[in-house]
Amino acid sequence: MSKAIDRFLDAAAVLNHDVEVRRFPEGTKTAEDAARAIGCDVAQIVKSLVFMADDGSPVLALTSGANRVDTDRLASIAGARSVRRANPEEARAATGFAVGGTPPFGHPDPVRTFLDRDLLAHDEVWAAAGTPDAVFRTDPSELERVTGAEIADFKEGGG
Ligand code: 5CA
Repeated sequence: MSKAIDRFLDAAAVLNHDVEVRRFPEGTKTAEDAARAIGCDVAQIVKSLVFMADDGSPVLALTSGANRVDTDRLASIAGARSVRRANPEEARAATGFAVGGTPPFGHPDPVRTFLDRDLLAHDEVWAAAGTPDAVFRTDPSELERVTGAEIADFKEGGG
């Protein structure tokens, strides 16, 4: 295993989330890569996307792989004037993990987290488990529980 995956597994154990990490040598760095490797719909992939609010605080948007984040909507939901995509250094500082492997929970300090409502349509969803070749399966209600996320609508083009 890797140290990043071990940190993820430790966090899952603390939260009582029984997870099995699956690793794919071909890589699961993007939602498309992950869906191809797993053999699921890209909409079932949970992207863990870090944004920075204008006050400097990070915001985590757990976004369906089929969707893009509307930053104006995310800012409004987060009560910020604006949010912008974090750069890789900011994302790592906020979550403790590198982009492409960022898990939805297990961060050194809690990050304010929003969960894309579209993910609730699926019985099972898959998210990164610490590295760009590792994923785990969960379900939306368990994901909501362990992340403490607020369910929200922030996709581009959504109603
Ligand atoms: N392992 C998959 C899902 S299981 C995963 O982590 N997908 S992801 O969407 O959450 O992470 C990949 C994302 O990292 C890309 O969509 C992109 O938004 C972000 N990313 C990649 N490179 C950069 C970069 N240079 N700056 C900011 N974000 C980046």
